Amino acid sequence: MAEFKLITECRICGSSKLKQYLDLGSAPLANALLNSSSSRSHKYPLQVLFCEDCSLSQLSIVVNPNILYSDYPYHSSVSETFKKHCLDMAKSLKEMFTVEDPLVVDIASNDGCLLEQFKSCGYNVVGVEPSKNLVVKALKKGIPTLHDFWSEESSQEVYGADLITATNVFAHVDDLKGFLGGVKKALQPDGIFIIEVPYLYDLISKVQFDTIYHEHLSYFLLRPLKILFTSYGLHIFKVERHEIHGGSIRVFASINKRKADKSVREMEAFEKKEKLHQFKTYTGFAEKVEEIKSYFVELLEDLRRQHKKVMGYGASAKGAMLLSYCGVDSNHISSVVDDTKEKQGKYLPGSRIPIVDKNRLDAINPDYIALLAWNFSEEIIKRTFSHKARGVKYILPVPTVSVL
Ligand code: DWN
Repeated sequence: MAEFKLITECRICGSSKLKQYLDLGSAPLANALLNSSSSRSHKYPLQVLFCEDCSLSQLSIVVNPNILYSDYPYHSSVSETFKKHCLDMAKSLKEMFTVEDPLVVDIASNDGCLLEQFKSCGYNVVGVEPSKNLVVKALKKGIPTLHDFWSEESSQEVYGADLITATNVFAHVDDLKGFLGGVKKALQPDGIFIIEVPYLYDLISKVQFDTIYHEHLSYFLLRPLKILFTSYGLHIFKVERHEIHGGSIRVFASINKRKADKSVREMEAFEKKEKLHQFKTYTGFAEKVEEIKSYFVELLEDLRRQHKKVMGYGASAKGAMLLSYCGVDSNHISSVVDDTKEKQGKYLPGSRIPIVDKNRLDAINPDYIALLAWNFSEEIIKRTFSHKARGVKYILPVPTVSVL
């Protein structure tokens, strides 16, 4: 595949009735951290299209996944909140589906964060992960992990899975046919396939525009997922909403039909009530994004004029996008703390702000901390408690710019 390709037809239903509702210009790849402050980021177009036939929101381009994922700095185990979410998931699935000596396969298993929890609940586990650095991490923890993208071919390495989980990966996939084909091959007829994806309703209603970047190709509602799964002979029988990552849906599907839970009907009705299948619902979104940008920049400019010390916490992909889109640089935010060792010493793409360890926060003692991983605000505020006690103020960028 070339560096990137243009989307002219909907990834799910093939319709060409795609209408743009957001243009974020061109942006660097959110996880392409720089080795030096003088390095330049390559930028790619960043626009969101709405499919008038199945309501899938999707990016207008697909960047070659080898460019995005060969070496991936995001380690899901860094957040305690996320680890707890994984443990709760493993426990609740164990209660929900009882099988003897179960095997769970996790697609895009990252550093083995979710599988560690399944293992602790007595599951046999196998991960599949395209980023070599993360495979090495997972293997070190004793989590068997195959180094590959999930596809019909790679799925042949695993078979007879009782559960297949795909959390925070489905939105990253262009070839959904190959992905689901692989699931159907590897899953037991009575097995369960579970995905977890950010919910478009939360993205739109909480203006989480910084979660829109090149890794996230699709922005899901239940409706397009149901159309997609049905066309591949997978039956969605249950859905749940979870708070993780700003608001996600967990979708349960099977090959053999199961009795549909009322949650499916309820979410379908909710999406209709909220008019999420109508283009006009999305037309005001771009204005709200611009409002956040101007308030955020205004606030940081104001703090710069007052010579206030501002640092960020969480060198997240979304943080990189926010800062780059707003044209913020190290004159506004001197550095960003991240507890991921592999990110420290690097620079955020676009803004070229240095990523540092938490000791720098204690040394600099900032007046303000920008919560760039706002999905983990509570955990970060707890982690910086001594600063809070000294009177540091927190900047929350979304859903509206606020100072806490
Ligand atoms: O889908 C995706 C999601 C789930 O994860 C990806 N495409 C990439 C990634 O997005 P992100 O980087 O925006 O995710 P997070 O989980 O919001 O990133 C949080 C960042 O903050 C990480 O770099 C870890 C860091 N962090 C930290 O250093 N100390 C987080 C917490 C809670 C902490 O205490």
